[in-house]
Amino acid sequence: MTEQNLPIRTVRTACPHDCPDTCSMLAHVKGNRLIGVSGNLDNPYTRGNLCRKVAHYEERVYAAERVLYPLRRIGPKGSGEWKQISWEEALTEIGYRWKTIIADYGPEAILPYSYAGTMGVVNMSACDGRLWYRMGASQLLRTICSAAAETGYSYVNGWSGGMDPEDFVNSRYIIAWGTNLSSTNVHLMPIIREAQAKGARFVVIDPFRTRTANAADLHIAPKPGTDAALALGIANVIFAQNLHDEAYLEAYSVGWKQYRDRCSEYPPETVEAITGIPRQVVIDLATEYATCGPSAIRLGYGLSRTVNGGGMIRAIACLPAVIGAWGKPGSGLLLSTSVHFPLNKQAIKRPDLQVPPDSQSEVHWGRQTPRTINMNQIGSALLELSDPPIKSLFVYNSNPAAVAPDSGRVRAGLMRDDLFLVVHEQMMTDNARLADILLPATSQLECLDLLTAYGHLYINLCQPAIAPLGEAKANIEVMNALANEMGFTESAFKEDAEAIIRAALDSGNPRLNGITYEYLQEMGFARLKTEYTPALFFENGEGFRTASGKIELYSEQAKLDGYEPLPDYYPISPDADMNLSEPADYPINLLSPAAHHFLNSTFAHIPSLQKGEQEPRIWIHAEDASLRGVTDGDLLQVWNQRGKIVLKAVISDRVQRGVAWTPSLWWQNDSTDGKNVNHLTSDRLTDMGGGSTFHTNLVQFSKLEGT
Ligand SMILES: Nc1nc2c(c(=O)[nH]1)N[C@H]1C(S)=C(S)[C@@H](COP(=O)(O)OP(=O)(O)OC[C@H]3O[C@@H](n4cnc5c(=O)[nH]c(N)nc54)[C@H](O)[C@@H]3O)O[C@H]1N2
Ligand SMILES: Nc1nc2c(c(=O)[nH]1)N[C@H]1C(S)=C(S)[C@@H](COP(=O)(O)OP(=O)(O)OC[C@H]3O[C@@H](n4cnc5c(=O)[nH]c(N)nc54)[C@H](O)[C@@H]3O)O[C@H]1N2
Ligand SMILES: [Mo]
Repeated sequence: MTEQNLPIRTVRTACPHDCPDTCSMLAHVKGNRLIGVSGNLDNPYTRGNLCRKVAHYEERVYAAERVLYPLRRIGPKGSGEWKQISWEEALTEIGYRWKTIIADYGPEAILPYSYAGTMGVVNMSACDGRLWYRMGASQLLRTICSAAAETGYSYVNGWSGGMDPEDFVNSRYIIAWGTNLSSTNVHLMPIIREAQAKGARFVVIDPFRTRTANAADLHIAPKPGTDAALALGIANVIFAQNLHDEAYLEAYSVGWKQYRDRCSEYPPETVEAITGIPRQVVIDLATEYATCGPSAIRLGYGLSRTVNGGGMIRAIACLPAVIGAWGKPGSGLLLSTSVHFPLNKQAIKRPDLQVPPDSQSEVHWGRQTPRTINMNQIGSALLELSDPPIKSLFVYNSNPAAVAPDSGRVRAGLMRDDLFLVVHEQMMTDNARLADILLPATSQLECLDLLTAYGHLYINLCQPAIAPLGEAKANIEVMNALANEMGFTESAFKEDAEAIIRAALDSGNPRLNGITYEYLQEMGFARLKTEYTPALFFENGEGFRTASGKIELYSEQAKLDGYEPLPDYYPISPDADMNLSEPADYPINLLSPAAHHFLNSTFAHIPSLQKGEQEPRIWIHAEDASLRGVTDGDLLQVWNQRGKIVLKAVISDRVQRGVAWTPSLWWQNDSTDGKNVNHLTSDRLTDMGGGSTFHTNLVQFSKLEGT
């Protein structure tokens, strides 16, 4: 049979990228060639629709930038001069270098750096544990995305998970707070539109008039970083009007009267002064939230990437309790659903492989457990750490040269002559370019994995649709091969993807009843078993994972951790942006949230998607523009004490004065002047959780000289 006559096979698989939607997907294959992908219509949440980024996934699988063979650098770092080598040569060299580093500096001189290029249970979760535990390598704190939000949320509700997104169809009042759903959670939008069609009101709270705000009935634009004052002010109006659910608060919360006193410090006029939102809007918002329900809040992670982000999330997370919204159809709050998936985590990550305590004092140079390194400060870590310095970095599932804050320092660190940089990648990214050894990774269409989700309740099996391109290998294969190279003989390092998936599903939790490997092979996905569909969590005040088991409006835990026991608003101080000698010189707060056509830096090299984003741009207010003699379409230089970049001006009333907005993330290599927005962002950490602060980014701009 010729290639043309081959039948088209359809394989049930799923999208593993870092997105709340985790779509059930069908891959259409002819011979060993991916013809295209489509959404799996059987999935009631993703409903057969794929986002614009993934709809032509063949463009990514066969992209010109794909890395197909192991490569060794032969020119200077970053020169792009490579020699193709065999896997055997690559593994032998890595093993030799690592053993030498361990002998000279101890295992903590090796650091794995990864995030969520794939969210697979096998190729993310298992790969982040096992080998590195066994090696005693420095441990990475994976804080770049959700750490501040999870910490702030947990002080109130414990890390308990949120509403079933399918339950938003039953809501009558919906707030999207600090999240741009039309770009970042696209499958929730049809559900919200369905609720709107049945009479629900949809409100968006965002300093920028996003695509989502354009679809809303009401857009409220606070000054960045002031949402805690708004949240406390909303609760204050509700208490003042006696619209709170006192019986609920009495039964299921801790400290509601002290919390009410705290809220009373935020009357509408104070909230107006802090947030810039007219007092009547605050009153109306609070009144409607309390009386026009069922009321649901979709809370975004985006909002939390601010120096006071944990505290903002904490203040917002209190609101459902005030009106007794939890555990009833169409009401409550959704930040993440990830914790609802009861997989066998021990079997995935294998913490038992950690070096036994006896040998640790010797192995870890006097420390009881390996040191931890916050990924948000990778530049500083590479440049400054001693005792021991980081001598080798192994990067997979991430592109830190583009995504981590303070790119100038990150790049300087990665370029260190004495750093042995190994990168396992699908594409020739900014980070891959700097590698000493570059290893080719499979796409999810070339390997097996299991996916949970952080934005719904379906579990998906990624089944391989085509053979690996070139000599690409899946992360787990590489980890096992490296373990073998290091002489680690534990049976864990013999487990393949299927074995890990079977072990992960074997937790004995009734939510996984009947969800077997065989079932997923046949169906592609399964919904977690819950009593109702949509699911109802926290019925009768049950299920909050705080110490008291209740909603902690007053938190002893927070106090123990050195915070105020009650939520409060903490202004972004003028010197909030670290190392700022003259804050007045940098009057513009530049927000850099998710781009519609990119996924962080993934997809940012695909020509059709670049076309969607046009070019690296910055939205600015007309008054900020005219103050500096800038007109629409001008090229601007945008700078602060960390760096200078070039962006094209879009003058727009979508943004307020003193704020600017640029979608992220372009590759450095494709940015005007070779620098993306992370040359300006700070590696300062959030108030809680050690999170990233991309949105507290104070800058100045002017027309680019000579244009
Ligand atoms: N298309 C696309 N989808 C994505 C991603 C992507 O890059 N592109 N990234 C994925 C990932 S990793 C994540 S974590 C999620 C993130 O998805 P979201 O949680 O939606 O996060 P962002 O888009 O970063 O930011 C959301 C909004 O927060 C607003 N914001 C910034 N500061 C404040 C503030 O102080 N107050 C308020 N109220 N709002 C503020 C920004 O203006 C922005 O519109 O999306 C995922 N989905
Ligand atoms: N300025 C600014 N910066 C930001 C953000 C922002 O809003 N503003 N958002 C932040 C957020 S929320 C996040 S989550 C981080 C994301 O940071 P990263 O997790 O680094 O995300 P990506 O840029 O998508 O890079 C993932 C890389 O993994 C690779 N990859 C995919 N699958 C595999 C695989 O199976 N194996 C291997 N070895 N590699 C694979 C992809 O090709 C891609 O290059 O970025 C952060 N950076
Ligand atoms: Mo993220």
